[in-house]
Amino acid sequence: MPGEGLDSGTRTRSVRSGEMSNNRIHAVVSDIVNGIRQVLVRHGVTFDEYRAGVMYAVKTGEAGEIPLMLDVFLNSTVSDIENAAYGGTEGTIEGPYYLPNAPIIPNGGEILTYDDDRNVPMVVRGTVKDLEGQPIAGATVDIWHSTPDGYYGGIHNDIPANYYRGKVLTDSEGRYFVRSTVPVPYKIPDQGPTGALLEMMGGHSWRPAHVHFKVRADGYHTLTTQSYFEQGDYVEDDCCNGVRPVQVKPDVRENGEKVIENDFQLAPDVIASRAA
Ligand code: MBD
Ligand code: FE
Repeated sequence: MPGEGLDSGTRTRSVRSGEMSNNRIHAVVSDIVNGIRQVLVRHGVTFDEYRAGVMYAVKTGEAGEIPLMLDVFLNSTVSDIENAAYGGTEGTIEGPYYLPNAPIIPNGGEILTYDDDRNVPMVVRGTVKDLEGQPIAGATVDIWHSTPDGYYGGIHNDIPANYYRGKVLTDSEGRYFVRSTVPVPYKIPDQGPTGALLEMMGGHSWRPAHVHFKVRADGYHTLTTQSYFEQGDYVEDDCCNGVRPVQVKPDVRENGEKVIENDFQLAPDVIASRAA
């Protein structure tokens, strides 16, 4: 079993600080290298193929796509590990386009968006509660999503970093509410190394339209997740394996606005399987 032989103190500390102890780096990286070695042997990979793989990694780095490429293949597995460890609302992938310094939006206010003929107004609302169902006041709900043409503020096309992103704080009853515009499916550019690889592997490079969330409150494990639109393109076939059924939201419209309702439950910031 991966992780066997790691002491729980090391694990808890490493999760909290975001840094890995030397022991844990040794355990995890040795297993990664051994796993790759087994694959090379199983497939009889030649030196030329190996060198082509190295050059692929170089190109991916030069294109700035290392986070994108790794998130496509591996982020969903780490989300599953976190879900099993903590409980609360099921999380899913963060993806490569989170920025920590999004503007604070007043509860009931609007995320900054461009005027665009393609805009469909969207309300994002819900609650943040603990595992007993008690509201958490003052939780930060950090929301980010694409433009109506599939780009991210602060990442693509000189869109400012404070557009299509915002943090809203829950009120005394744990409620949050913001307005924005509906995002669209996102295509990982096929001119780049990541999209090209996905297509070479016989797949496509599309993600369903999604709204990202990161929910934080003191003493609770940070929840990272995304909501999707029921019946939306690629919901059943996300190239990043990021769809979790609880996050596929029904088609609710109120007064011409699309509504995404997300009631979150945060788990204590303790690994549940080790809390007893
Ligand atoms: C995205 O917008 C995203 O959320 C993920 C996970 C990967 C690529 C682009
Ligand atoms: Fe995204």
